[in-house]
Amino acid sequence: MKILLINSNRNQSPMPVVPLGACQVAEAAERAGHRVSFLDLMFIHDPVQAVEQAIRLTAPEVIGLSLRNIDNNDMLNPIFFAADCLPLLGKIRQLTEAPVVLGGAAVSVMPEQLLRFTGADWAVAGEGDAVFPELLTALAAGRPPHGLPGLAWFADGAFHLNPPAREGCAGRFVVPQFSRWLNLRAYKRSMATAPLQTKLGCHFQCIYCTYRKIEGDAYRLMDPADTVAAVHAYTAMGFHNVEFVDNVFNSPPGHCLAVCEALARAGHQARLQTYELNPLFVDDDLLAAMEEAGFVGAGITVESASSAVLARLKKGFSAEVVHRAADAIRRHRLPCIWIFMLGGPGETRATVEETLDFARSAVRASDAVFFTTGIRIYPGTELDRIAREQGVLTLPPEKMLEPVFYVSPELDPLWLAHHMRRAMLDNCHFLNGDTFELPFLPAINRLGSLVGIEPPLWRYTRFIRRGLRLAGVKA
Ligand code: B12
Repeated sequence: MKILLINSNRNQSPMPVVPLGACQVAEAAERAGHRVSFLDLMFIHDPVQAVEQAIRLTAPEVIGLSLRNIDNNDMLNPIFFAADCLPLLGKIRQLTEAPVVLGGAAVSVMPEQLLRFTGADWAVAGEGDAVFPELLTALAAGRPPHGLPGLAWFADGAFHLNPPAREGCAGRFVVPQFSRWLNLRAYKRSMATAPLQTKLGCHFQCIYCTYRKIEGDAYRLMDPADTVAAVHAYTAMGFHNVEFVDNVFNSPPGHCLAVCEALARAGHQARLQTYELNPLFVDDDLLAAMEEAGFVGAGITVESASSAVLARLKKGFSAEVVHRAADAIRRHRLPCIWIFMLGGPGETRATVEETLDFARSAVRASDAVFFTTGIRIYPGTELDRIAREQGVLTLPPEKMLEPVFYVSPELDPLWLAHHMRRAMLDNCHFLNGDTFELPFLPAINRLGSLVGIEPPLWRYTRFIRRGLRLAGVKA
């Protein structure tokens, strides 16, 4: 069959992300014998016109629409990305009767809401590279596809969803032939990183998180030799900045160490990054292995430095572990960005102070600290239940596609906003959605790339913020 796959993500903040999953799905469909055209909307000026042109040119029999972001998870400056797909759907329906299949991380998080919102025919939750080809085979043969894992649809007004397949890519990671599908040069120019996975799944129990819903809670580990081959493939494409996109890079720790050791043994020309280190397994062994492997930056997602809040978030570690991780980091050279999320259940002025004290005293001034305020509530999570019990949330689940946030009722939002503004002013290595207006980020990235600065740019947070302030920009 003739397939048109559309990557709908146009968000370039903090930088454009290479649509790894959509390209994997394109190649899986091709391997199954279909003729695939790919439309990447990331750098397109007029997406609706581009969709029209692609449909006229390729006359697709099925259209796959990859949806990555529902919104930007930012309570201070919310952006509802999902709305961008409505004009696309409108144009598609005007031009063709080809069925539309939704897929992508956003769809795994809220399949029912997105199917209802877009009026698409089918959605695939979970890994699409396994299911999409089977769906195409069924549709081509005129066979009902309703038994396929992860498939979602509406029939007679009722929503149906089969449990997702948890087998896509398991055990193997192969770099797609990106240059066939994407304008790779535009991605590189915008400081995009090359995405690499070493596993699927997440076994942590964080009450707000969607990761288990997207990838399941059992780890499916990939061969460290594939990581090495992927890094070599990326550098051969001229993609030197490689980012691990695992839910949590350093868990399980044994596999993470094996990956780092394989990379160090093999040697390579890439600059490696990850934004998902769990402090539970951040110790001297891990940091030494990451440095040997070629890491140039890492994000530590701690969320809080207060044991009371960490326990309510079910992070699986205490403030003591956070301090131990900071002690280890201070003994190494690896640049780090600490990521905190304020306002969760149990958060009070005292716990905010505890986290800020930690950030001021235990984080090196050369490292960066990123704060978000408020937690995006996803339907079906434990946070959803808590928010309803506390009366913080009354919206029905079908109304939760547009972002809704949780802030602890024990915290005065005005006090928090004022206090965080002060903290940002006083600490140049602190960042939040308000420090540099986020719309500046793509421009900063392009400028950095032009003058030859290598990512990650947050290593220069102190200097960028001071420079912007001197130039009269609110930063
Ligand atoms: C790593 C990561 C990042 C990295 C990306 C680095 C990089 N170089 O790629 C960074 C830190 C930069 C990042 C940023 C953001 N992220 Co992020 N990120 C992730 C994470 C952990 C993994 C994404 C990934 O690469 N997965 C691996 C690939 C292979 O999977 P995939 O692309 O989803 O594709 C599979 C399926 O979805 C499906 N599929 C994909 N397309 C299609 C199409 C069809 C037709 C079908 C049938 C199937 C299908 O099949 C694929 C293969 O099996 C996910 C959580 C998760 N586990 O998904 C969050 C996630 C995608 N991010 C999310 C968000 C919100 C963001 C930000 C908006 C946050 C912010 N405020 O800045 C930004 C947006 C950046 C941008 N420019 O768009 C959300 C998106 C959903 C939502 N809630 O809105 C997620 C799901 C996390 C969450 N909170 O729920 N992110």
